[in-house]
Parts: sequence; C-alpha cells; structure tokens
Amino acid sequence: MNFNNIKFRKGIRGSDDILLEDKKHIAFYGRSNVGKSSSINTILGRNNLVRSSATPGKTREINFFEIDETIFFVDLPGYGYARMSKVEREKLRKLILWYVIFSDVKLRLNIIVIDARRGLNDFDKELINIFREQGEDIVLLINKMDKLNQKEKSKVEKDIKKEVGADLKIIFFSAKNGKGKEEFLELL
Ligand SMILES: Nc1nc2c(ncn2[C@@H]2O[C@H](COP(=O)(O)OP(=O)(O)OP(=O)(O)O)[C@@H](O)[C@H]2O)c(=O)[nH]1
Ligand SMILES: [Mg+2]
Repeated sequence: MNFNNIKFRKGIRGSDDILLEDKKHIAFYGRSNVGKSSSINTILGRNNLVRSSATPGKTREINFFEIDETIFFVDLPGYGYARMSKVEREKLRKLILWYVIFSDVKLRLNIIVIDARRGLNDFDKELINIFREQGEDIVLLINKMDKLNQKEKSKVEKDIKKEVGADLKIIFFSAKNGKGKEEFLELL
C-alpha cells in the first residue's frame, strides 16, 4: 500500500468537529513509551511525521493524521507514566476513556501497542474488555521485538497467545526494523 497524501490535522483534548468526519479511525493505545508514535511513523513510512521521544509522556493530546483523505491514524497519549503527576495521569486516562466510549466514532480499528519485554497491563486489559463489549475490532501490536533474542521471542509469542483470546489479532512488530509492517498494512 502506498500512502500519497499524509497530513497532520490537529491534536484535541476533548470534543471536536473532527470527530464528525466520515473517516475510519486507526487508533493507537498503550502504556507510555511502548512506541505508539514510532509505530505510526514506521507504518506510514515517514520517519519524523509523529514526534516520538526517549522521554516518556511525549504525547499529551489525541493527534489526528489524515491519510489519502479517507483514514485517520490516531495517536493517543500513553498511560501509566509514573513520573507524571497523579492529576495529569488521571486527566489523560479520562481523555482516553472519553475517546473510546463517548466520542461516537462510527468506524474504528483499535491497535493496542505492547512492549514485548513487559506484556499487558491492567489498562490494556480494561480497554480490550470495553472494545469487546462495543463490538469493535482489536489488534495487539507487540512492539520492540528487535530487542529480544530468539529464545525470548518464542517465549513471548507463546505467552501472549495464551493470555489473550483467539478473537484478537496479534502482530509481532518492530518500529525500529519494520518487522510486521506488511502484515499490519494488510489489515487496512
Ligand atoms: N529498539 C526499539 N526501540 C523502539 C521501538 N519503538 C520505539 N522505540 C523507542 O522507544 C521510545 C519511545 O517511543 P515513542 O514512539 O515515543 O513511544 P510512545 O508510545 O509514543 O510514548 P508516549 O507518547 O510517551 O506515550 C523511543 O526512544 C523510541 O525510539 C522498537 O520497535 N524498537
Ligand atoms: Mg507518543
């Protein structure tokens, strides 16, 4: 797949007219620093489209990237960043839940990004349950696979498949070396 026309539209922290546009949302969730922004850059083939950073807590708004006038890639803030104030963390959590439950998005593919070395946390599981209840599609993107050796890779692949139900699509991925990118693009 070739993306010809990619543009940053805006970052929102609450209700906005952009949510009324008739476009499919490909939305990226996950703990802070798992590589949501990096994954979007890799998938879209643009190194610096989305700001990513070694400092967790980089993304604080819900950022919308418009692709070929038909799709939004949605980069969400990370959750569970310990060094953020409790108030700010709670605010981001509410913002994410508002987008997930109340924003009235009609068509959405939900990508939960996980660090291969860390596994799923409670908020990942909470989101999975909500998407299941809402009847929405979920993909688990197991990122940073490049950091594992062969033995660790086999273990992670086995453990994750055991932990989540067969209704979830799992993609083993690396934003760094592009592993899993083709498999991801087939979903769009
Ligand atoms: N080795 C390796 N590093 C990665 C990979 N993906 C992301 N990183 C690094 O992980 C750090 C965090 O990446 P981001 O893309 O900013 O993570 P994020 O999930 O958007 O973080 P927040 O916006 O803070 O929630 C950066 O230093 C990236 O270079 C990967 O697949 N492999
Ligand atoms: Mg980010």
